[in-house]
Order: sequence, then C-alpha cells, then structure tokens
Amino acid sequence: MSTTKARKKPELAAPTPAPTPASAAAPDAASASALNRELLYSMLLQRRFEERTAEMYAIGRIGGFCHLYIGQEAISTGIISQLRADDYIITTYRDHGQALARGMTPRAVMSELFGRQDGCARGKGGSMHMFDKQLGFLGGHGIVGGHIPIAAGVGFAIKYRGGDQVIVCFMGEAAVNNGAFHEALNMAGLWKLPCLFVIENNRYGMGTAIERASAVNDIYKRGASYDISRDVVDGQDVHAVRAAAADAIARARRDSTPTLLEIRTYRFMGHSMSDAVSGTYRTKEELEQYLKRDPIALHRQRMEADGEITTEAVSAMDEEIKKIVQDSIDFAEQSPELPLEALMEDILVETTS
Ligand SMILES: Cc1ncc(C[n+]2csc(CCOP(=O)(O)OP(=O)(O)O)c2C)c(N)n1
Ligand SMILES: [Mg+2]
Repeated sequence: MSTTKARKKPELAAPTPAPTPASAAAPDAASASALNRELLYSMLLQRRFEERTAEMYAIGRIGGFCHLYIGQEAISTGIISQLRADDYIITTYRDHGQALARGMTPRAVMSELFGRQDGCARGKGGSMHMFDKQLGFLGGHGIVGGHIPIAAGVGFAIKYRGGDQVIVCFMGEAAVNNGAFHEALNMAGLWKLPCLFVIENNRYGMGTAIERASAVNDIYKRGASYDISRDVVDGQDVHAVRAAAADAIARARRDSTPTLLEIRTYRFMGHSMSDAVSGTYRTKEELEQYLKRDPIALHRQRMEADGEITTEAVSAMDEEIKKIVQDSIDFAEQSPELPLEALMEDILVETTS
C-alpha cells in the first residue's frame, strides 16, 4: 500500500494550533539559561501538582484509579518541549505530567481529577483520560498497549494529508510484550509513518520487573524488527531526552519515518494510589539508589553549578508553583459536578435505520 503526498487531502479534523507551552517556545532563540528555567518550571509544576494530587486522593476528593508520574518528569518535559503546537500526543493512564507539560492548565487537570465539569473531559474521564483536542492531546488510555495502533493511525492520517506533524506515543515498558505494539510498529515501519514511540522504561509493570516479563531487556533493540530508527536514553537527564527527541522529530518531519526511543527511568511512587511506595517487589535500597537521580534535582544542581539560577530563585519559583497548584485545588473544589442528564451526552450511538 502506498501513501503519497500527492493525494488530495481529505478534510480530517485537525487541531487548531494552540498556544505553545512555554518550554516549547523557540528553544534556539531562547538563551540556554532561559530555556533551562522553563524546563525546571515544567518539571517542578508536575511534581508539586502530583504531590497535592496524592493528598487530595488520600482525603477522598479524587476517586478511581490514579497513577503518579513522580520521577519521570524529565521525559514528558524533554519530549514535549520539542514539539510544535500542531503535533499530537497520545499516552497511557499515567498522564497528568504530560498533560501539564503540553500546556493543559492545572485547573483543567485538577478539575478532571475531581470529576468536575471544568475538567478537560468535563469530569467524565478522570485521572486516566486527560484529553484536549486543541492541544492535540489525544488521551490518556487505560488499556495497556491499546493506544499504540491509534498512534499509527494518526501517523497514517498525517501522511495521507501531506502534513509534517508528528505523533508522540508514550507507553510503559510492559506494553512492548503486547501484540498491539508489534502490529502497530510493523505498520509504522512498513508505511514509514511520522510516529515517535517513547517507551518510558521505569523497570516495572505494576509489581513485575522487566527481567521477569521480557525476553529482551534492551527494549530499543526491538525497533530492529521493523526497521525503525532506535535509541536508548537516560530518562533522568532532561537534556539527553531533548536531544534524542530533536533528532527523532526532525527525521519524522523531513522523511516521514518512525523512531523508537527507550527512555530509562524509575517510578518513585507505587504503581498507583492503591499500592505502597516501595512494595514487596523492589527493595528499599534499590529505590534509594534511584532517588539519588531525581531528574529535577539533577537539573537544578546543574543550573546552580553553572550560575544560571540561585537557590533563592528556585525557592521563589517553587512558591509560585505551589500557589498555582493550590489555586487549581480551590478551583476544582468549587467547580460543579455535571447534572445527571449529562450522563447520556458524549455517547456514540449507531443507528441502523
Ligand atoms: C491489556 C491490559 N492488561 C492488563 C492491564 C492491567 N495493568 C494496568 S497498568 C499495568 C502495568 C503496565 O506497566 P507499564 O506498561 O510498564 O507502565 P507503567 O505503569 O510502569 O507506567 C497493567 C498490567 C491493563 N490495564 N490492560
Ligand atoms: Mg513500567
């Protein structure tokens, strides 16, 4: 099957270019230290937001499943800061950080977590289903691997319409043993689709270590099966993530070809709010080792050592972020729930007559 740029472009829904999140704004033009501040801000916002999310969950303001991203912020920030406003993102249930990094407001994310009508999905999606059409943020998906074929489909649509956008598909390392992963990557390789598959290898799928689940532990090598460019990246270093993303995105725009990035990271919290931080499947010593490579601390320390920011300026940024997060909580508290009748809205009904 061929996909040529000469085809007439069908009118598929394309997101209206949205305001670019601060960290994506013309990094070449920005000074290195201004960019570093934006990266720090983006990661710290995710961290503080999720710390409060955990608190709100504990007191019953948030219900249902809830998976925190703490420890992995350099990946969302690093990748998304390289995207254009008209690119697309699709992800898993561990989606709060990516939604914030893409520029979704803390108010919209917190209200969604609270199940209120000012949430990005009017409170109907909750933690696992952040969505924003304007931002090209195509969800938060709860079925492991279920969104990977959708990413290939979006990549196909971009190419069919002759665009030069990219779709980034975030997934955990446990998704790569799922059939959908292989089918989607085969199509992406075969049809040369502008997809960036980002595997956030945090070493565990719930309580199962990668070594117990995967015949191949160097996941990036799996790209070879489908002739896809591949790389392995330190996920605690936001600049390493940015560099790998820049290469992959440039390739996708220029040549319309996919890339698979295995980004090695670690989950600092439990799998979800229902399991303990360290659990019985990993040792405290292991957790402590990884905590030493906190992506935010590493980035901040590098900035301080290079004289790009002072400790006082970091504290001031932190205070500002904490206020923004508190504001999102206050806002979500007063946002109403949808009326009961709204239960029957947003439902796809296919009629035969
Ligand atoms: C098809 C399917 N099987 C099982 C589950 C239950 N489940 C939810 S999360 C998860 C682990 C996924 O781990 P990984 O892909 O590494 O992502 P992480 O949670 O580490 O971010 C499992 C097995 C599911 N949601 N979907
Ligand atoms: Mg995992």
